[in-house]
Amino acid sequence: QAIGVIDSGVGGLTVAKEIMRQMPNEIIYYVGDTARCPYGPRPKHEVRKFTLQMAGFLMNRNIKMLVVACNTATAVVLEELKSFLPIPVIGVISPGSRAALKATENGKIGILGTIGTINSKAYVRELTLINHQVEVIQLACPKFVSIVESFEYQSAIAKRVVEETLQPIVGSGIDTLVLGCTHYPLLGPLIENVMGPNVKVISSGEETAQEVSAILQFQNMLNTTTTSPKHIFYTTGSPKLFKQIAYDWLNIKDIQVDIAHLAS
Ligand code: DGN
Repeated sequence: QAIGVIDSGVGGLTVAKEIMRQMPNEIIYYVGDTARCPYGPRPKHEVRKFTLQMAGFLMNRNIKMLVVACNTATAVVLEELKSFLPIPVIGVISPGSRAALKATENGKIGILGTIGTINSKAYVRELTLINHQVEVIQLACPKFVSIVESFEYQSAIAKRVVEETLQPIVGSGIDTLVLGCTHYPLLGPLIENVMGPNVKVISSGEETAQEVSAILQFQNMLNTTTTSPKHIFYTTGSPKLFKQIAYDWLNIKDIQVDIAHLAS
């Protein structure tokens, strides 16, 4: 049985990559709703509907666990998915918050995210719930996702947009910055460059994969036998572009990318 991973597009690949690294025997079925990306500026009811469709698509393929590898979708629909799916479901906001709290020394944490995630204040709630003394500075980065989805994340335009967007938090005193959108690690080197060496840049992938591993171990469902797992990637958009980005980011040969037809 596979682990299901869903995102609005290619961003969840940053989480899938960590799952592959930490659990090399596990099979991943991934759905990226590239055709309807970005989710960030969409109303909640649309994000909910699309996410439930992706979850349903993978449930029909008999997955053993679901990872909502999209902050925007996690903020809107994680609790609902947990309440009715018969398998473990995790999102990326709690793991990202935990990683940030472990990393910060001065208690000042920055959050980058889509408009949907920032408006939901999900990180502020999560962080202050665990440590109410922490100071959180949020910044929406609405231009980042389309740069990543169009495979422009190493371009001069990307560099300029990242520099301009991050200006409000440069010099703000934060010592930790959470990439609160799974697309943003693909812009990680540019973001780190702008923020400088005194700011630790955190992506939720590593901590999320640790949680996946812990849950599967606890449930005795960790795969110890498969030697070369056959991952399948589904996209609602162009398989060609998806394959290019997946190949660039995951660095695996023979990537199987199929089209997902999600009911609309
Ligand atoms: N990758 C998603 C996230 O983590 O929020 C959403 C990107 C988007 O659709 N705007």
